Amino acid sequence: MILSLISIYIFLFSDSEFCTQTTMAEDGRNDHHPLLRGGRRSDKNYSHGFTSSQIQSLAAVCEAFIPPIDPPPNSNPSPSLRSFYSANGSQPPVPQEIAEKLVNRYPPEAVLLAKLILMLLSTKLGTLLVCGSICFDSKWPFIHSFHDLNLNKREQILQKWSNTYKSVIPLKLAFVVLKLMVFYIYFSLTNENSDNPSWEAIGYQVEPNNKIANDKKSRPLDNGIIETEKENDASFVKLVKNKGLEIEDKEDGFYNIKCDVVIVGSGCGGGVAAAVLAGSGYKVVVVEKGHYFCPEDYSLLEGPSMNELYEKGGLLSTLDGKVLILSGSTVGGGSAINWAASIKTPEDVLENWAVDKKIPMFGTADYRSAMETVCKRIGVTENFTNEGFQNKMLRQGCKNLGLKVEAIPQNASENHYCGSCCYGCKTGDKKGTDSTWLVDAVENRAVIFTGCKAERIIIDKNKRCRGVIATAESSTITRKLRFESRVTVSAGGSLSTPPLLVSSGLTNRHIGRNLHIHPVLLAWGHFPSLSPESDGKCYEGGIITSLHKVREPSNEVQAIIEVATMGPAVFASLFPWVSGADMKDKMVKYPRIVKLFSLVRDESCGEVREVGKIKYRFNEKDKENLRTGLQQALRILVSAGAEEVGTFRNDGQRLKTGGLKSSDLEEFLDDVAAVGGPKSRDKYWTTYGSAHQMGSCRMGCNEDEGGVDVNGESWEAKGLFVCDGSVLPTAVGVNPMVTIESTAYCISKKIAEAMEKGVFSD
Ligand SMILES: Cc1cc2nc3c(=O)[nH]c(=O)nc-3n(C[C@H](O)[C@H](O)[C@H](O)COP(=O)(O)OP(=O)(O)OC[C@H]3O[C@@H](n4cnc5c(N)ncnc54)[C@H](O)[C@@H]3O)c2cc1C
Ligand SMILES: *[C@@H]1O[C@H](CO)[C@@H](O)[C@H](O)[C@H]1NC(C)=O
Ligand SMILES: *[C@@H]1O[C@H](CO)[C@@H](O)[C@H](O)[C@H]1NC(C)=O
Ligand SMILES: *[C@@H]1O[C@H](CO)[C@@H](O)[C@H](O)[C@H]1NC(C)=O
Ligand SMILES: CC(=O)N[C@H]1CO[C@H](CO)[C@@H](O)[C@@H]1O
Repeated sequence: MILSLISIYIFLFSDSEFCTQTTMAEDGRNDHHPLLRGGRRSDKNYSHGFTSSQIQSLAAVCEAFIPPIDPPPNSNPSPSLRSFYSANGSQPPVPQEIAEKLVNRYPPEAVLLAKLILMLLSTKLGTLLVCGSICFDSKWPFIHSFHDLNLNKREQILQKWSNTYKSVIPLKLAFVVLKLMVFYIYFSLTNENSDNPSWEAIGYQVEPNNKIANDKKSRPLDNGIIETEKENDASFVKLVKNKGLEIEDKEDGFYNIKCDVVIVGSGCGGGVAAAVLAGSGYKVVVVEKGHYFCPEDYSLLEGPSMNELYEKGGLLSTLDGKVLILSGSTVGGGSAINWAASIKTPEDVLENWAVDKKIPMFGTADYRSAMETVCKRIGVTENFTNEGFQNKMLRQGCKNLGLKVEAIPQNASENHYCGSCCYGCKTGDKKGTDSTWLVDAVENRAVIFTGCKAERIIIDKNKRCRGVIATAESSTITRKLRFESRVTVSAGGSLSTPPLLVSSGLTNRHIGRNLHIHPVLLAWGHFPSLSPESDGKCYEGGIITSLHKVREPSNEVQAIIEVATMGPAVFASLFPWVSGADMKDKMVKYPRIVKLFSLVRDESCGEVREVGKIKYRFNEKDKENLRTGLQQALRILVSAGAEEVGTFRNDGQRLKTGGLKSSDLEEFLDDVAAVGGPKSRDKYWTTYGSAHQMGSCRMGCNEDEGGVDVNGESWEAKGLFVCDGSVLPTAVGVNPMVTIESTAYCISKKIAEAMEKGVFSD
């Protein structure tokens, strides 16, 4: 008991609410989704350890977030709408699934807090403590526990939690976590038929599986893949030998596997490095902790896809809960799930890196030709034939305001009209590294180990890097894996490379610092269906095809505006909840709500030196730029004809546009700001997002300037290279995939040259 109080105390007053440890088991990777098939078994056993009274309180919370309400008057609702309005959030198995997800995805302190609050709510006294006088009644028994309160009162209590910032128990945090979970589970849970009971009512449909390659027998990477999660000792050893690798059982708890190059991570950086180095004739091994999926595996179901393809199932955030961090974790990394925007490194950024940061590579013809090679390999096309609804509205709004819109090239064919690439590209048309660079690598005998997590880089006493120690996810592989190589490449992405290097003993102070995240703030606008030609849905069509740059009078870019795609579950969990009725109303409008984001090339810095522990501080300039971008996004939505627009601030800040004077709009916009996160002591807070992480092990012209040298090699260990987004000297300011791949291309070409000269033959 005392111990729990201490940990709750630590949780309340320390910075570690949302800290996450990404070990395989906690990752939820063991929760039996071998493929991304939907469907929940009805006889599922839960292991969350919540008591039945905690579940009862949780159900009462769910019911208050999503209460049954009457359909709007004169609306003549369809049967599905009628049942959506009358449904409530407590229906089984929603509370059970929430408890399970909490335990699987949140740190123990957060689970403890949730359990404590739910336990208190299950008693009268506890309810009084947590909710105050609102639980009094004039009649016997005078005080009620939470689940006995009527829905109105429960709703008021939640509204109050959303705004409290002075309470001893961190109710606002509890509100944030519970609200996120309730809506995430409610709108992503699927039944045996991969259907969710509310999808029809809210007009959501998982993209029909047209154009699926159904040649299940051969997957593009089959020749080179070893899915360790499916193997045992005997089958594993045999497979490794089959792939042409030397493996020894050292009987010291390790399998030794020999190769020329070992690469950690198979994303944008790792994929390119694997292709280049295997193409130069070296035996390459890629170690990837995620799993391998090919187009026919993708269910496109939001819940299972997020769970399997994203770091921490998409529920990763900064320690203060202010920024939701999206990052891919699967074969292909971010490139398997990203939004396909393929933008070359802007000229001014290249100049800044080459001249001011003194990294010659970025000024060379080699880098430019690398960008061409990259765009060619991932099949970038410029002129899409049919733009989706959200991008159309962005374009229209800009046009009406006389603003410039740029078309964004896609690494997919011109008629790639597919809004589900964020759950893996079902058509196989979008070119992630899993369908391009890694295929090239495998053709050149590279071997990819999946379900395999690098734990430590091996550095000998002469400061020579000798490979990587990794753990296979399978419990029937009883040894750790020691990959012995001449060259080692860390490409686990900007959130993983620094923790790996730090835990391997590297000490350069830039490692794990200067993390840039391209923070975004979101705006929304609702466009009722008017005419058939404007009647698209927000989740259809190429995800990012248009872009507007907000510039200062001096022409400097302050923010870029693009569209954001979100399935109904992510949308509902981020959208500000002000009342149960409002949320149902907004969800019914979901297909016609356009989300735009304001993104800044951040100068603010973050830190990540331990897995999953991400800190980030906004500076004033970035906040101001985010605000300017957000205001512009709202103007664009209004001018495109939105009936109502708003931000994602907790109080549901919004504006109806009917009969609006421009002075009203400006007054509204004055009030729009880059407010704090859920831990701030302000009345208003919001959640920021980040899908682009960079710079956490930046290149520098000397040890005082960067964590690795201008060739990407560690200052502290010969033969150890970093080859992912973390080497970028600053934030890029535009979607970074092409930049990361081009940088990786240049770094790995140089590695190959050095290897040919025998530099790493010792
Ligand atoms: C939702 C989303 C949308 C995006 N949209 C776009 C877009 O439209 N355009 C664009 O340009 N960019 C986009 N991005 C950004 C882009 O995808 C990333 O910047 C890019 O993938 C980063 O490349 P990387 O090589 O640094 O790391 P990643 O691509 O993230 O790859 C890292 C890989 O390493 C693995 N790994 C990590 N640690 C270990 C370990 N210890 N052992 C083994 N394996 C490990 C991870 O599982 C992961 O697969 C998007 C990102 C997201 C998340
Ligand atoms: C759940 O537990 C029961 C009893 O222990 C067992 O019989 C059943 O097979 C389990 N169901 C699943 C899906 O694991
Ligand atoms: C909410 O749903 C549950 C389970 O379906 C049901 O028992 C309960 O009565 C419902 N609550 C209301 C207020 O309708
Ligand atoms: C795309 O369209 C632009 C403008 O219409 C044109 O200049 C360009 O050549 C086209 N690009 C390709 C690859 O067709
Ligand atoms: C430039 C181009 O169109 N590249 C490729 C894009 O993807 C399609 C579909 O796979 C390919 O056919 C194109 O060659």
